[in-house]
Amino acid sequence: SAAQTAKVATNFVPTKEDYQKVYNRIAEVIDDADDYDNGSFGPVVVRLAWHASGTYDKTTGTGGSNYATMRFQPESLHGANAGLHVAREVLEKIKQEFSWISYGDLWTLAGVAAVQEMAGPKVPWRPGRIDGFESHVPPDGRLPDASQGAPHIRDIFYRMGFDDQEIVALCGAHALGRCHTDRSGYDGPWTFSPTTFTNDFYKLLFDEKWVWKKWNGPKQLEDKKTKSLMMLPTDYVLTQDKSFKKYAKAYADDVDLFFKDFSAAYSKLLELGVPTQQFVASEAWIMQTVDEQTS
Ligand code: HIF
Repeated sequence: SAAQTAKVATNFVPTKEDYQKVYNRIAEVIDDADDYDNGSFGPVVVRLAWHASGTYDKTTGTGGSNYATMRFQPESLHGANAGLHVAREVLEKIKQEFSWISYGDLWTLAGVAAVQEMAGPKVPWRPGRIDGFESHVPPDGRLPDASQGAPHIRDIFYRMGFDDQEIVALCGAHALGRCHTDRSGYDGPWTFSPTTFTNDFYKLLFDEKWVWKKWNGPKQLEDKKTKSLMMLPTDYVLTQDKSFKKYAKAYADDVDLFFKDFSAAYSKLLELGVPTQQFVASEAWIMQTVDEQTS
């Protein structure tokens, strides 16, 4: 709009209220999904925020959410990112309205808004990411391979700077969304409520009997009872590895503990690769849900 252009021209410095407006638009846009999946872009947006951040390598300081490099090839074409153009396109509409926000801030704020609007925990977030260049694209292979076991999961997440407890806490996000045969090759949702953030991922892992699905696709598990839910090999490992299992059981038994630990780990994930001095605030903000603003 003319007003926004004028603001940019006068060196517009956005406040928390301006980011709250972006959050509110994200909440609208992810709900405006007609017959896409379960009527929500929330899960695929949570996956975009994670894949934009999870390329971080603490040893070299490369990758992470700072430069939003998934806008560029070859990262946009990396196999792990198949299908994420859907989320990027949905958010592009918002970038057009709020041209002052960086892509990295937009994508990570969208991850936060999606989690919160799908009834998840508050996730502390703050702006400061800047748009980078193609030269910042990290190499392929930094995101996890779902067909692998515990050593691979540890390799990938330790490289980002996470420990076992944080890994297991993050994994509860697979309560959301589903696998698509035309993206990853896997098929189906993890829970019966894929647009509501719950600890059902862990509960189902322990409460259901999981058997290998008989099909021509990649190795995945299905629940014996309904055959309508799935687990990836990397999900199932959380019940097999002794250290992972301890945390997974704790999160199955205590949803408050899960929400608290997920919030901390997801917030940390979304800040990977962003130099501290770039953040505009010394402490991350708690953005309000749409419900909180209207009641
Ligand atoms: Fe996922 N994940 N993820 N994931 N993920 C998929 C989908 C989602 C892994 C593999 C897959 C995390 C960790 C891991 C979400 C969020 C998070 C798919 C299916 C695969 C294969 C993609 C498709 O076909 O559309 C692996 C191997 C991980 C390491 C263990 C995070 C913790 C759980 C970090 C995380 O937040 C979300 C949300 C989806 C659903 C996307 C959708 O379109 O519905």
